[in-house]
Amino acid sequence: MPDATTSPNPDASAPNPHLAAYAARGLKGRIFSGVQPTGNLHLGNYLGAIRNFARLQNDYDCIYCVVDQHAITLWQDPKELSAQTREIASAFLAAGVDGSKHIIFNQSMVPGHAQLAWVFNCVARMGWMSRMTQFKEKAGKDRENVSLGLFAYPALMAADILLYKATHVPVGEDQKQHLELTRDIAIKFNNDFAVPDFFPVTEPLIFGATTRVMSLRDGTKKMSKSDPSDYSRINLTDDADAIAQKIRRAKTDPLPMPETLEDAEKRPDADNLLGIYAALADQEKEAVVAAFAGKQFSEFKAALTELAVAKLGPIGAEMQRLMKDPGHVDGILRNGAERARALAAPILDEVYRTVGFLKP
Ligand code: AQP
Repeated sequence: MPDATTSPNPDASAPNPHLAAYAARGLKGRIFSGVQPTGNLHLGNYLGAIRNFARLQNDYDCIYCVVDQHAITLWQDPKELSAQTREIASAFLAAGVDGSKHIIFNQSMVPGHAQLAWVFNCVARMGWMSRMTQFKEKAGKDRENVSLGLFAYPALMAADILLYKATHVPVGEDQKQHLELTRDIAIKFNNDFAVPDFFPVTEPLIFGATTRVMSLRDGTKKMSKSDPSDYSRINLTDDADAIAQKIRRAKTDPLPMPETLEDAEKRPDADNLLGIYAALADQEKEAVVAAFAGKQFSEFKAALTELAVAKLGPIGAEMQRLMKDPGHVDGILRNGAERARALAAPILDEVYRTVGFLKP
């Protein structure tokens, strides 16, 4: 029987045999990434994930998923879930993802995610899952009352990725631990069933001037969809007035703008706004610090508002346009799901054969 307690140690230096097939097509690998349709899609989701989705699409074979099965690990109003699913799909499209070249779909349309997740529930260890900080944060003091799905979430995430043998996953910094778990599950499955290299050891792609956008009300807390204060985040559908008001009210400190990067890093609220500016302007943070060193926050905030409105305005407007045409968005999701099912079927078949399940 396989070892039940230890997490295998991924060997990052080992060559990845899964990359060869992509290299032959001039690609660097296959990407899978997902966003939950839990409302209030924000600047953190955009800079940490969705903007990168579009930037990676010329170099990778991409699968972008609206992970509605993850969303219901916390209560979702069924009447809102479908609208929120279309909103996320619209954000992928508005950010520039080409839905005809790459796959955009929602998770529940491809049953293979749940089927593989069950196998992974039996591969992952309780000890590994108990160490997940996102579960601890979301469950808080209410651990006895949260859903079993919230605990098992990272095994479903591993299934999302490995159902397509994805080699790379673009995510924000907060998802790093879940990706390490995905690697552990892949390695343990390969070892337990003696199928070396069956699943790839997936690489995270975490890049950009800011990989963790913080709350506008508290520079030590992640910007998040579920923060009760709408002033803590810039939503992708906010109009110019809302963006301006939120940036004007963003928390700062009484000093003038930081003079150096080291000074900025000691002041979380200022550091966060500088990081947002750098990411939106596609500049190094150091250059932004130098440009505004010693100036008043009011001057910097006016420049940040102008930049944010210029960069986010067109995306928000395109999202609004797409959301008024649900038939079009649903067609893209259905077509993506059909292509995703075709990619997943032989991989799931192979998993079932490997595990010893009889075919129907
Ligand atoms: N603040 C952030 N900075 C950078 N990246 C972020 N992401 C989320 N928040 C930030 C990245 O967005 C992608 C989609 O995230 P998700 O839909 O899985 O939801 P989440 O991480 O749970 O997002 P929230 O906003 O924090 O939601 P709640 O409040 O429900 O927990 C991921 O790649 C994530 O890294």
